[in-house]
Amino acid sequence: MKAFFQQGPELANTWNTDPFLQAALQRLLPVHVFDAVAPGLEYFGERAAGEMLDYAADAERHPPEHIPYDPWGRRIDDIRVADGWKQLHRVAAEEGIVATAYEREHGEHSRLHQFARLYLYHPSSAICSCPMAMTDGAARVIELHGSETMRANAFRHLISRDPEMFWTSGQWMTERAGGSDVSRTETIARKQDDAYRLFGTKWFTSATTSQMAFTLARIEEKNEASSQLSLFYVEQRDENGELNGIRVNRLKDKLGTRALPTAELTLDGAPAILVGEPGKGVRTIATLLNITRLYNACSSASQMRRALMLATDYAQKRIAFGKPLSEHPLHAETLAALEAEVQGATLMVLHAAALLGKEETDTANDTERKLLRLLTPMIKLYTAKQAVAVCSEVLECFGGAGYIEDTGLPALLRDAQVLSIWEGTTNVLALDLLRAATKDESLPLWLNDMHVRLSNIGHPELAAARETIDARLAELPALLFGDTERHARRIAFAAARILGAVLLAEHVQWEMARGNHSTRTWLDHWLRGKVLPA
Ligand code: UCC
Repeated sequence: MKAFFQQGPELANTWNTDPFLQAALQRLLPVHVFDAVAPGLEYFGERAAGEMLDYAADAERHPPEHIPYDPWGRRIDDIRVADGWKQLHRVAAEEGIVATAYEREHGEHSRLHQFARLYLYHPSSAICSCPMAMTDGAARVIELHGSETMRANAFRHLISRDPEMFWTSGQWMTERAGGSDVSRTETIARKQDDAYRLFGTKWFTSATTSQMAFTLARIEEKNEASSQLSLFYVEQRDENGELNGIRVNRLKDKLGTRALPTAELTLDGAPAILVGEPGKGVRTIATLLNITRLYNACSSASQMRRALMLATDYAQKRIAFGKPLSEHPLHAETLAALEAEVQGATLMVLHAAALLGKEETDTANDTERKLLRLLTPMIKLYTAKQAVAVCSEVLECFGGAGYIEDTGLPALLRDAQVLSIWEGTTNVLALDLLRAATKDESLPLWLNDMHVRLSNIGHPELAAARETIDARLAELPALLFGDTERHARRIAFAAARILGAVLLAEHVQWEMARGNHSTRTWLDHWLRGKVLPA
């Protein structure tokens, strides 16, 4: 008897095989912008399903290595990375993963365009999207708070499309005493002559091979500001290529993100330049954090999409109980629920990217700025948590194969797990949402925005869905009385579910107007899974 071998899942051009992403962008971008960017996205979708997968596999197979000493005992602290990892940096530069946002070729729509590129890049990048996130955030910090010299030098490297010129940036915030509680930072900035030098230990530094980094330190002066943190710009290596007063203590042994070099560092006199106001470091680095948090959300949504693409392809091939998995109603229902999850998450990310684009081109009004501030933690925390759940479910769709390392599937789940930890855990972000809501009084603005959007859902077939969402929206203010800190997570999730429902309803109405009535299924799934009472 001929032996049976199961065919594994395959990917094709990840733009061409993602009709939802195409439709969402078509709806959100002006026609001339969509027409201008679509061919580039199609080209990139081919790379994401082709050469990038080989680079990512190489990067995963050859994790970074720390070489502390040369053969003759000199301290060198070299971090060797795979050729595939370097190629993924090259692709990022060529495809303008960061540059697209700063060239602003399409004005306020440039961020949407860029996030679409990131959506294609991240799931094929072995998490090279992490250095890109920090690089983008760093570019924005320099644009807003950097010196002329930084704008003329580092900034040009960070936004370059030339792989030889392209720099990445680190963001060194975490210390042994303080992860979420950054105020416990112990690193000291000592003024020597006219320059600062940093002394301290950074406990987690991602992408430690970057050329520069932003980091926080306490200025060593006996004045009032000494209790607060300031932001510093650091270049990792001097003109001879030697580390600049920095020692690499070791690389971290992590659950996932294994191609990404994450190190413990000691700063032992690293030259540093103050950026922004002394003592206002947390507020200044928040610019960077808010961008990396949106990258995180985009990465969460696109990782869910990738996982689902693989599960959907496999469901056509895998025969069980006499027919393909896709023809089993329960399996099809499971995949449809996951599809709704991916669609809701994707719309949230695109919604935030559109607001970011407006903010950065000074076309956002005050309400839109406040909404962006409120939505950033909400969308980050929600999509990250869902990415873990969706990737876990997708592994199950493969049965035992989903648990076997060399299928590549377990990495989806291992890599998803970090998304709800770094850049602020779920609880920290839920509290950040309350911080933003209180400071800007933005919750009523957001509730109003939801009401206005719902009032535009006029299609008769969507009337019941609109009523359901309206009812949940009406319940939300009641959650805001009492011990909001204790219930911050519940508030954040309730709001995110409503946001997803409203954005999906808008999208479905647009699809129905062009004759695609079946798209209502996804809204129904979202409402069943998310908004209706259990
Ligand atoms: O993990 C890291 C690197 C990972 C790699 C990147 C991956 C990117 C994704 C890629 C996808 C594949 S770096 C470490 C990440 N660490 C964090 O995210 C820290 C989490 N903790 C927080 O966010 C906390 O909420 C803190 C640190 C912000 C709280 O600190 P404080 O000292 O208690 O802060 P305050 O006093 O509440 O805020 C200080 C000021 C205030 O403004 P002023 O001074 O005007 O009153 C706040 O309103 O900062 C302002 N602020 C913000 N402003 C605080 N957070 C924000 C914010 N998010 N946006 C705007």
